[in-house]
Amino acid sequence: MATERTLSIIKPDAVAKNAIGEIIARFEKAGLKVVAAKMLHLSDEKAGGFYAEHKERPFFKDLVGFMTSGPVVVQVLEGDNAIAKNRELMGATNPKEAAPGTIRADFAETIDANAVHGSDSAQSAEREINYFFGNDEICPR
Ligand code: RTP
Ligand code: MG
Repeated sequence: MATERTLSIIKPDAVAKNAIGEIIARFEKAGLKVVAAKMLHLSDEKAGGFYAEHKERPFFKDLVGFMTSGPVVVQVLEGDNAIAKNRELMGATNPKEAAPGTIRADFAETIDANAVHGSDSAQSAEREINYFFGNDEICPR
């Protein structure tokens, strides 16, 4: 299996619930390692640029409003099949459709406030990691 890196964001709703530790524990228990992490309060510009692919979608304004509503924790996770593994741990975008035991099933309330983000492909992972971290902020382990 290939060692990969993926970008994870613990979104404002999960930070507000004091669930940072429980969510990171799920990554670690699944064999993913945190190789970079920081807490940020995103600006409109930073959140909008991050979700630029959704710019024309009807939910874009609400998405940016939500992502800037409080602090987030941004991490780079590393491990075998990290991109798919993280998406599996997260569960479906809409928590009502997320499989039992997934992060979104357990911590998210709505499709807008859905607890976590995870890169959806190798290409997004590379873009998203570089969007938040310089090379000197990533600590290979
Ligand atoms: P994310 O990017 O946050 O990890 O979520 P995702 O890949 O599972 O879903 P994506 O399609 O990339 O959508 C990004 C975020 O936009 C909100 N969304 N709302 N109302 C809607 O139909 C709708 N669709 C997407 C969600 O909050 C989703 O996380
Ligand atoms: Mg996405």
